[in-house]
This record gives sequence, structure tokens and C-alpha cells, in this order.
Amino acid sequence: MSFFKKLKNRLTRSSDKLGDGLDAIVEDSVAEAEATPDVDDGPGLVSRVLGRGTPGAPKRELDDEMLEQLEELLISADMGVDTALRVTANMAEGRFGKKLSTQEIKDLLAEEVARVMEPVARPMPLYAKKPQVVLVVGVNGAGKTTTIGKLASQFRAAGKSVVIAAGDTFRAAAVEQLQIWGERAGVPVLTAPEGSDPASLAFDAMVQAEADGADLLLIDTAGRLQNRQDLMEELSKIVRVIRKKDETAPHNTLLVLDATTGQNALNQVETFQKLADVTGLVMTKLDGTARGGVLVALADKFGLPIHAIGVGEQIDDLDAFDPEDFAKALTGAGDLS
Ligand SMILES: Nc1nc2c(ncn2[C@@H]2O[C@H](COP(=O)(O)OP(=O)(O)OP(=O)(O)O)[C@@H](O)[C@H]2O)c(=O)[nH]1
Ligand SMILES: [Mg+2]
Repeated sequence: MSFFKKLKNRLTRSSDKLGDGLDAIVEDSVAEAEATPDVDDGPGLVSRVLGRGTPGAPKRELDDEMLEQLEELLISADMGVDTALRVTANMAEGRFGKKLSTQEIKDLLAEEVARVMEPVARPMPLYAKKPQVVLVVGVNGAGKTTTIGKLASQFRAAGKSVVIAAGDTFRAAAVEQLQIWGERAGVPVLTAPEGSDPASLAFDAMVQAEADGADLLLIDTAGRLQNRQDLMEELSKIVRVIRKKDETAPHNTLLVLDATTGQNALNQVETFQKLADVTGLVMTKLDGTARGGVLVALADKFGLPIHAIGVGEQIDDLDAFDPEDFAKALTGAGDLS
């Protein structure tokens, strides 16, 4: 299955919501106009006239009212107010007063979304450094451990040797979960007893990964801590300790975000940027959420690279982020209907 089809299937709820909303924006206005025909210049009449060559494709004039409806629709899809306003303003530029069909509106919207997303669609950079240390952070339940399993599997398939450090030492279940992922991915998982210091495990993992000649060391961290102060101290201690071994580490700090949290993802980026030197994002749970628009807001606001997106719970449910496919899937522009 092509990436687009898969994403479209998985993003169904986002794209249905946006796509249906866009359909309604044109169709409602046309239905309204037809119910109260304006003999001079009603959109119903005009669309009937214009629609001669394209039966079944009603058009609507791009005016203030339509822009407002578009803004509302984008905000309801979690694009955030600032981004929704910017995207609709860009769409309207040079097109005010023009008649547009739903398909044309979807295409324009997809184009704008793709333009915002293009600069952030970058895979996780790989360096010559051995081991390249990847610290994975994020709130409780965001999908850190799952993403590490998926990443380990992908890097391994690409011929890299990978080691995972189970840095969430607070829960025995967290270590077990990571061990299962390690088995699936065929990657060793370094663990420490429950309750032991994650920073010292990270250091031991550095030593081990170096001795093994590993290309990549993926370090999992705990999402659930008493408070932000604890989380900050924990993360900065891990960084401090691994820098004793390699002062350039960590080489990547991935922030994992759960798409279903919607606008809250923006707050999480702000918080984690204060706690750690976030170098890139992974957005999980894009399958089955109607909140995919938050990615556009994130890209627009922070410009951090989006390395990958999670589209399911299985090991191969992590995809590279493709801005055009994403934009089409989100807006329903790729629909043939
Ligand atoms: N549908 C879907 N579920 C996902 C995705 N990524 C992770 N999950 C699920 O989200 C839940 C939490 O994932 P974890 O990987 O345990 O999250 P975590 O960030 O490690 O959580 P803590 O260790 O508690 O901080 C699990 O049930 C995963 O299967 C995704 O892309 N799509
Ligand atoms: Mg975890």
C-alpha cells in the first residue's frame, strides 16, 4: 500500500472532518442560494451557469463569510487560531471574489498546508559519531517506548547496529515493555534494577554501546514524575552524566508528542524546550484522531523538524513525514470524489 493510501486510511477521521466541512461550506451556500434564488447574481444561478461543463461541482465565491467558515473549520481541526488565520489569508491572496469548487478549495488548502510543513519534514539526521546518542523525552503515555521500538527496528533494517537503554527505571513494567520491543526489533536492551538511577544506567549504556561498536544508542526516559522540577533534574542529570563520556552527546533529543492531545502538544513543546535541547519531534497516534491539524500549528509555531509520525501500535507503524501526502490526507484533497 502506498504511503498516501495508508496515511489517508489512518487519518480518516481528520480528513473526513475537514473534507466534510469543506464540502459543506460550498454546498450549504449553494443550497441556500437555490432556496432563495437571486435572479441577478445569486451563487446558485451562477453555479448553475458555470457548472454546465462540470455537472455536480457547485462553486462558491470566496468572500469574508467563507474565509470565516474556513478559519473556524481549521481551528476545529486543531490548527490553532494564529495558524488557521495565516493559512486562510494565504489561500485568499489574489483569489478574493473568485468562484471556487470544493475540490479547488481543498487543493488550495492542501497546497498551503504542504507549504508550512515542507521545511520541517526532515528525517532524523545520522552522524558519523559512534555511538550516536538519541535521548527520547515526552510526557507520560506519549508513545516514547513504542517509538523507540519502531525506530530501533527501522534503523536495524537499514543496517545500523542499535542498542536501547531502558532509562525509565521507575516501573518494572516499563522495562519489560521495552524488552519486548527489543526482542521484536532484534536489538539488545540494557536495563537496570527498578528504582535505580537512570543517569548511571545511561552512562553504563554509553560504555556498552561503545564497546560493542554500536551505531546508535536510544535512551528511553520516564514520562511520569512527581513534578516538573523532578523531571528537569532527572533529564539534566542524564545529559550531564552521558557528557562525561562524550561531550557532544546527546546528538539528538527527540520529543515524542501524542496527536490526540491536540493543542496541548504546543504547551508540551514549550515545556520540554526548557528542560532539554529538543532537536526534533515525533508525532504519535495520528491514526484515528481528528486532531492532525496540530502538526500544522507546531510546524508554524516552532519550526522543529518532524522526523516521523506514528500511525498505529505495530512495529512498522512509524512513517517518514511526507508534507504533501499529509496535506492531502488532512484536507481530503486526494479524494477522487
Ligand atoms: N494508535 C496508536 N497508538 C500508539 C502509537 N504510539 C504509541 N501508541 C500507544 O500508546 C500507548 C502508550 O505508549 P508508550 O510507548 O508506552 O508511551 P510512553 O511515552 O513510553 O509512556 P510512559 O512510559 O508511561 O511515559 C501504548 O498503548 C501504545 O501502544 C501510535 O502511533 N498509534
Ligand atoms: Mg515508556
